[in-house]
Amino acid sequence: MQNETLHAYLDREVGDEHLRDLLDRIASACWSISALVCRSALQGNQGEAGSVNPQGEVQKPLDLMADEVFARSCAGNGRTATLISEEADDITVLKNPSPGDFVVCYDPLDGSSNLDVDLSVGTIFAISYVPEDASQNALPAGHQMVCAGYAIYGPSTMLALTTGTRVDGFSLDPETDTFVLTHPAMRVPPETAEFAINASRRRHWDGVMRDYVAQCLEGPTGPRGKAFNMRWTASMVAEVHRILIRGGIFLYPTDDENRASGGKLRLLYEGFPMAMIIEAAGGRATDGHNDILDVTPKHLHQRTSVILGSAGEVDLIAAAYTQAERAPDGSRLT
Ligand code: AHM
Ligand code: MG
Repeated sequence: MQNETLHAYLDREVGDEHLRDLLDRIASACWSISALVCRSALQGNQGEAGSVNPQGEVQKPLDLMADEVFARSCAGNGRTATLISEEADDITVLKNPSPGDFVVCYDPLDGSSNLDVDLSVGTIFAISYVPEDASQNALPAGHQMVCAGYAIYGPSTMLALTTGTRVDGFSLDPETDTFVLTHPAMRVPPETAEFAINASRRRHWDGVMRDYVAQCLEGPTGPRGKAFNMRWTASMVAEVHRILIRGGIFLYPTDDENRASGGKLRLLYEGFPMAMIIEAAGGRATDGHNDILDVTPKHLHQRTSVILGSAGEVDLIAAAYTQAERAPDGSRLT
């Protein structure tokens, strides 16, 4: 129902009252983070915080503030047992987990290198139930997620949510401070002529990636027979949002430089939630060899290769990796 408030939508769509409450709290955290982002220069919150996160990346004041706001909001929900954040070394245990409680994985401010230049950033989250046999430190598998979403803080603030069957998008109305359903049932078109990759890493790529991009760049007279456009925002939330609106493919592959650490993007709070969202919208998400949702998480801040978006394009690359596995010496796209 177009123009329905998020609150009314949750009442209609989400049966579990505790999950409803948690999503309401997350939406209100995103509203607060949006306001912090909007006022960051005015409040002197740009630049670096002088600390690094568990991955050794320099933190910004807003990374830390967003983390605190998000964690506090989730903690207000009595059924949230554990939090896994990009900004925290360890799992935060709020209560001894029982089956039916929630595990929330999140990146409080994704793409934060964009903050000081006033480009889009966002918040990514994934919610799973604690399974019957889980210990306090168990890591949720991709297929255990019951809900995933992101907020994008761009020209407007939007929230996208899925419980697995479709993806609905809500816009924050700054006049009423409410999220309103403006983009029901977003779908990723199966075909595309737009790709997104950080091309400065070309020298590190494997043969499949080099061939894929080279063929896109050849345009109408090349093997793909069409002119491709390219975008790179350095904010995964913005790339995924664009793909949900008009299709495309997003690639952050493992390459020779980042292979030892498994890639750049993190599985639990970037790869998993975005894979769930893209697949619920009819797209596909792979690490090149396996569907991202099938990857087993072994470490809290485990990294992964990410190739997601329009199904036809992702299938093409996955098939090239399969072929390369069979003939490792000729790892090329045919
Ligand atoms: P972050 O969570 O520390 O912001 O890092 C993740 C971001 C993604 O949003 C984006 O796709 C990627 O890092 C950009 O990386 P690069 O700076 O190599 O272009
Ligand atoms: Mg991130």
